[in-house]
Amino acid sequence: MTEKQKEHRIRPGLSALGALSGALAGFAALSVAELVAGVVRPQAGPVVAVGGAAIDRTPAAVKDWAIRHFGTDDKLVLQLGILAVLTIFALLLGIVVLRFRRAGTAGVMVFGAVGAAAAMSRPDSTGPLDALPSAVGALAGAGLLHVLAGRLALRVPHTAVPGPSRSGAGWDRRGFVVTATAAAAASVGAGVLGRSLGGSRARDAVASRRNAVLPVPASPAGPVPKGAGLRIPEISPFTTPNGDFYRVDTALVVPKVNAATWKLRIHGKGVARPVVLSYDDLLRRDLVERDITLTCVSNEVGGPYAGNARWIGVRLADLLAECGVRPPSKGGPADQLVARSVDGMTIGSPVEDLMDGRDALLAVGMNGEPLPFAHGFPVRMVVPGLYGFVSACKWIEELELTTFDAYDPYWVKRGWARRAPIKTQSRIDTPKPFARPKAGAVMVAGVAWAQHRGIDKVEVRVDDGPWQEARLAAEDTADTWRQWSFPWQATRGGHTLTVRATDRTGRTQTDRRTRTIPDGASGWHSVVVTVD
Ligand SMILES: Nc1nc2c(c(=O)[nH]1)N[C@H]1C(S)=C(S)[C@@H](COP(=O)(O)O)O[C@H]1N2
Ligand SMILES: [Mo]
Repeated sequence: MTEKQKEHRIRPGLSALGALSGALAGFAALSVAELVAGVVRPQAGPVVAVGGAAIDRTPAAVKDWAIRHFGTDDKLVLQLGILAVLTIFALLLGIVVLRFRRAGTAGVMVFGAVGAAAAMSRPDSTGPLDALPSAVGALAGAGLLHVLAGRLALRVPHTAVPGPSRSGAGWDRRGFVVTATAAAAASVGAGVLGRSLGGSRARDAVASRRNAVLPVPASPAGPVPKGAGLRIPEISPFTTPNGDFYRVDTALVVPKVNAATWKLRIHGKGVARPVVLSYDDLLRRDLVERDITLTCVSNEVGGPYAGNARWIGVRLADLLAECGVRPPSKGGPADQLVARSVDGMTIGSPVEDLMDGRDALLAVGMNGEPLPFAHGFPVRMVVPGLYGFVSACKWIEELELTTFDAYDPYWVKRGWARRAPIKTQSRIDTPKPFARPKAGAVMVAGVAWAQHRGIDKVEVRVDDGPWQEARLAAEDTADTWRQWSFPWQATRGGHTLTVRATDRTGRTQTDRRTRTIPDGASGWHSVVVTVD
């Protein structure tokens, strides 16, 4: 057998070892990056940074699609996707490095550069230090890849001197195994250590939430009317428990903000008296308690992204007035309030709406507890009648008065509307699509919402029959959704149930189907069932 042939015979096994080296190097790079991120800033880690950058650059339509198909899991899917791509490249680089040593290690550095650039370009970046996790991780990965490739290097003597290895194409098996095992162990250690370091900051935030005591509101909400929640299986409960409340945001990692050190700054155009407030400053004020139904503009007709909670907070209008802010109708120069969050989200709301008498809140409490972290602890906005993307900034840290002409916030830059009042909608919660109820009495029921206008009528249509009025549950307030029910005498066969609502201005929901972009979906919700 010639040397050439030997080399060929060895290649498949060698490639596998190369790929293994690549995977180990990739794993080491990410683990070391995680360790450094634990020291610097957890959000500066490469996967979170690249994921965040990807989210911000995703076209609105794709994001909408992702929310629709993966729901709140969209972020998990994204992170798994990034890891999958990294794994494939790591395996390939491991094979490439066997032939082109420099190209392989350079490849690792390219990935490091991408991670570093992403981390520094994040809106919540605190500076060049954010590049460190990716940079150090990449160096570690490249170094390890270089060493492992060295262990695998063919030691085929060109002058056929019989060597110590039996195959004749010896590689440093023991050296490889020892290096690989040690590297894998060290990587696991680095990753675990990094996670726990990053976790210590989060622990302070968790403690600050645990220690938070919400005062009794000066203006309580009063009990929810008895008849507001119907006892019908499968209908959305009138008050959505926090654990079931929908979540829509761009945060790959839920920000854990320490309320003890948190500050809110209010400033900008026409703010005669800018202020900086602490969490305690807010809690010392007169708090109000209100039931408000929140809705996401990405909610499809019939979709799940609406929820109703009992919020406690400070009335934004009072706070703004104290700062000397006047609404445009009273000669104020600012028509847009831009809320900024700790994770760099910007959300713009019309100042006029915030000060027109509605209960626009800087909320601190949700259903009897401090805001959950996922829903904006320590402070978020909630405004009756406006979709979340133009009103409900979570993890808020700044309120800036400006104009719609001067500044486009995050979602507006991505093609969504500047102004977006919530469209009147109704949803059939039961029966579910493609249900097979028995002929006879079937309860059709659901919810309808037209926040800050109120729901006055809900009608149901069976197939192409006449519209029939549903029974409305008791109304809590015009800012909350309203349950409805319709006892149906179901006959055998396939049927389409359709619902539509009329708000208190007398306007009936349009049947014209629109997409969610730019200002919310319209159209009637239908459910197809087969009655047995
Ligand atoms: N910081 C921050 N706040 C945010 C968002 C976000 O991505 N980041 N998303 C907004 C959108 S689009 C909606 S619909 C609501 C959803 O609030 P929830 O997740 O508490 O239901 O939060 C709003 N506030
Ligand atoms: Mo939203």
